[in-house]
Amino acid sequence: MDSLLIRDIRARAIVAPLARPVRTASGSVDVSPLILIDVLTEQGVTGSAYLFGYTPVTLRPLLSLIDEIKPELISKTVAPVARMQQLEQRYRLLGMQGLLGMVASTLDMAYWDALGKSVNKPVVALLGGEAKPVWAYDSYGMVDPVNDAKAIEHSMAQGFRAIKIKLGDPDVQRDIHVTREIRQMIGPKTALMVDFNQSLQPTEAIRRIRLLEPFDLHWVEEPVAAEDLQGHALVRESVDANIQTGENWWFPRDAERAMSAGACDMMMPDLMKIGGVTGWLSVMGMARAASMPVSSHLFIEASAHVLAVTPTCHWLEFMDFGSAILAQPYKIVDGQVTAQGPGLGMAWNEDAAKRYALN
Ligand code: SMN
Ligand code: MG
Repeated sequence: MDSLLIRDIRARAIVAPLARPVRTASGSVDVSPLILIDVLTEQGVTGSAYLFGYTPVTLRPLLSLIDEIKPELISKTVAPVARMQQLEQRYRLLGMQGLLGMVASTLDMAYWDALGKSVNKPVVALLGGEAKPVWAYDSYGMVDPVNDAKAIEHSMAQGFRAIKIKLGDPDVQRDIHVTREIRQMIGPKTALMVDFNQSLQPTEAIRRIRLLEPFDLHWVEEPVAAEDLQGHALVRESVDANIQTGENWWFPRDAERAMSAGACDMMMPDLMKIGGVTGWLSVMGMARAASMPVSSHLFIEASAHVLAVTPTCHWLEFMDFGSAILAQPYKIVDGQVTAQGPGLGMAWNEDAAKRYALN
């Protein structure tokens, strides 16, 4: 089949409801602000992926940004590596972090979706892998052991073998109480991860983590500011718990900086910041060389594909921002998620896309 040629790029802004709002120590996420990106090709194949905007504030600027850059991409081939290099060279002076990095990474996911659809295969097969089940953890915000007990019991009933909660309450005793109660609730065999969402200073992070270590933490995520690599390294050297980070790394270069700084024991790149599938493939190679476990951040669907070919595959984060606008949302089966095809296995629920369109 001839190379797919980009005919147009369509972007729609959505504000979808969240079944489970996410309260973190650094702010809450109460809705799912998305940009649905469709890469239309001359051959009639359309590649799709969604961008998570974190807050509705980003949506209109993202639509404008996509409108401004798409003329450079029309009539080009759907060749993810070449298109990423094209944008990296074109925006070398600006840099590819921020909204531009999110757009470039999401376009990359849409390109891989198109390539998979063009040969009726799941992306995981294009990457040389098989659609195998990947262990997932159910990812919560800051929880209340009483009010959230039913939800956590439901997670356990769904077969999750790991639960993540967010910490960073102004009162350390609240963090300790919540962690003790959740550990009690899920039992000793279920992995418990905690995420401070960058809310602490290094000395306070060291103090708190030491107080929490008796609860057998599977990892402690972003204890300090994401870009404070020395701070992460200091915390890591000072505690026994594994330090996890990566969701805020921009492209493989940031992964290299963090690994060189000794910032973490394990990593969790975000497909929409690390450079999409193409960026992920670079980083998973770096992780393999360093024998570093790799987990995902958000983007359940595309993460199931890339984790299935990740040599040091660790956990898939089950935090669902996309299912409200998907015709067939990915499901958890006995605590695992399996990549679906063709492409990334996503089709828009057009009724929902209309219902939740940004007005
Ligand atoms: C997180 C960050 C931003 C939005 C939702 C969730 C969190 C995670 O850091 O690890 O899922
Ligand atoms: Mg996190």
